[in-house]
Amino acid sequence: QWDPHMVPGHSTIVHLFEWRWADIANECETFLGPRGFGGVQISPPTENAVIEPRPWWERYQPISYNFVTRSGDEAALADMIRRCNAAGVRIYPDIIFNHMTGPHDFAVGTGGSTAEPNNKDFPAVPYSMIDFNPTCEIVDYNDPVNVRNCELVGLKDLAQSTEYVRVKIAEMLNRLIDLGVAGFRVDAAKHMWPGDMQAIMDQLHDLNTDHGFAPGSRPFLAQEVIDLGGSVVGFTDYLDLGRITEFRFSAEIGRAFRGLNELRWLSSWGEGWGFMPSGSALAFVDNHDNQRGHGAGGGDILTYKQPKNYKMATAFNLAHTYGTPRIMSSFDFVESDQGPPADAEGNIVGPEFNPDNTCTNGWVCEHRWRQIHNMIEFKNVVDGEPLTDWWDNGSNQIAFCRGSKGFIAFNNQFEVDLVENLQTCLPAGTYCDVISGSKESGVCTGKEVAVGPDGIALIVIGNLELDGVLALHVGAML
Ligand code: ARE
Ligand code: CA
Repeated sequence: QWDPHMVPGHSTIVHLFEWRWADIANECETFLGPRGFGGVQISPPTENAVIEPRPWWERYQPISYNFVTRSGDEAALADMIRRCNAAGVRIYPDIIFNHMTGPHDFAVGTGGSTAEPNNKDFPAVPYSMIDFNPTCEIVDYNDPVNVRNCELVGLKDLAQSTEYVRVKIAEMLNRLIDLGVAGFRVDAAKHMWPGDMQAIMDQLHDLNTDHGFAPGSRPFLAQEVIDLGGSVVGFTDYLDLGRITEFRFSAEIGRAFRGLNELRWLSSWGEGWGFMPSGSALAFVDNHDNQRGHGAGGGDILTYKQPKNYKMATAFNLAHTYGTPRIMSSFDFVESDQGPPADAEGNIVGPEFNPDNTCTNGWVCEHRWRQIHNMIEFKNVVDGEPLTDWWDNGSNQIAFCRGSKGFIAFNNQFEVDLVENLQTCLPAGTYCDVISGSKESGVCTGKEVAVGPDGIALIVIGNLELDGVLALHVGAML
């Protein structure tokens, strides 16, 4: 299902990677709801095998379907979902049902459950040998049977072709739906047969009307299918089920805003680049895998570690009409396996906040960067308006309008300032650039831009400025 069921006036999913449920609940109430965020992708809620020294990826190794992880227990999860919905923010758990934990003789979970993974014995579900595909390794990404029925990096591969496994998975998803989630990110969807996934989805409840969903609402799906083109097993198999991660978006936007492809080519961004249809796509600059060299996309992916380029790419994603955007919110890392900020006992230490809204304790909180959350507001203000009046300088300076409600310009030209009189499509007046500052109590803390009666304004983005974007919208008229 393709509709994320966001509350009117809200948009965009933020992945609060490895955040604790209690911290997410507070974030919904104090920051995400008031600032118009649409929803949160949360880390997997199902109990995972404890793996020392606590890499982030232990959470992709389920040991039971109990909701108890380093993010919190079921009571904290339920409280968070309720409070986020009440704040106008939807919740989309990351769900792993392609597999259980990997090759260990004995494993203990974050809730104390035990398993003998090598014997495919998971008493806390319960699953046993007959619920899994025979052991084989994924070696050929062009062989659909190998990709679907063998083990992804040694993770025990569930047989979703059996009714028992379908029922167990559907029961777990239904418990989340009943708690009030709006949908799911489906981990490793590429490694499951679309027909099996459909059979599971058919068993799901409608979304819970107690949390404000319209009667008959079906769960949103963001299926993780890595498809950079040219492979036999790709996104087309999953179009009938729901939205799909568009990894070419991530790879190409990284190349463009790293200066490896001229921005003028973005005039046909979207389907014009061969991407999947806009209504099928989940659009993101980076995700929790490719920001650290896992998954796909390689070295061109932009992350918080290249802040100027990253903010430009994110602003482009949020200003453009293509797909449903998801933005990443990370913890700072050096090693690719490194887990979230934690104390000596391994308990996650949540973020605290500086007066300028940024986070402490090792949390990057990209979603709290002014240049990013102000673009969420931009997106909400221009909702439904067409992309018009594309301008470029034939190279790396571009601009466009969103109807008569918003205007954005980018300068990625090496060592050249952008100084141009451009059509902003906006009503005459003085506007606050929401990238270099914000409109606060009627006053602009950044650049002010005067739009004339003909909609034209002098737009300046110096090449040495901290940010290579300028964005105006009717909500930031002075
Ligand atoms: C860890 C260790 C492994 C070990 C395994 C079992 O790193 O060495 O063998 O545990 O003990 C994450 C991490 C993995 C981690 C796993 C389990 O990234 O490193 O393994 O958790 O803890 C493919 C899949 C795609 C998958 C990516 C990573 O198609 O679904 O690989 N992405 C999701 C999640 C990950 C998660 C898992 C799946 C597993 O987003 O965070 O793994 O739940 C081409 C193909 C792609 C392929 C890609 C990389 O581009 O087209 O399909 O992606 O190569 O192989
Ligand atoms: Ca599989």
